[in-house]
Amino acid sequence: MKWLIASDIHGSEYYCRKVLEAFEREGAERLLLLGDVLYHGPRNDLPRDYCPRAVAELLNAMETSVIGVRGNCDAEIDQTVLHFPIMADYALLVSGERTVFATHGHLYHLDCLPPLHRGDILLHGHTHVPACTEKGGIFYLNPGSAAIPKESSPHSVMTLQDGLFRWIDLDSGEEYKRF
Ligand SMILES: [Mn+2]
Repeated sequence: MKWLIASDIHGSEYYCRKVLEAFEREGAERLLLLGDVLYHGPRNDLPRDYCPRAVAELLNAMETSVIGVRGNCDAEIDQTVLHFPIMADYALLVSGERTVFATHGHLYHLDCLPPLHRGDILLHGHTHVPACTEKGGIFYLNPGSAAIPKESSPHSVMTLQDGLFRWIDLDSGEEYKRF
């Protein structure tokens, strides 16, 4: 099964549509959202075409395909307008022999690891910067932010299929990294 992995849409209708275009283009079957879905957050400028209600409608239209975890900008009120659960702090995926611990990144990160085995994957957003590193045998992957990328990174998502992670630039549609 192919996953599309996106984080930090922060209410951008424009980049939510880009995420859904990538979902279709890549032939993904599931969308994993790593949090910060609707609200822009007090530290961020408004992203392009900020419209949380439209983002909720777009994602609700594919509710049976979405798995979400809670970001630090996601509140109970956000859950009331979304038809799929987003209030869990993490979700576990299994990719071949590896466990993938998917979370937003404000609670669990490389300096505050959840229980994982060597070779497992910590997958989170939150920093708005794509990442693919290893520390103490644990791999840390980050898709970057769909809507508000930081440190000159692209508007970005990832795919996962058969143990292969690919990073996709949402503006060009091109892959720019793989693991
Ligand atoms: Mn964020």
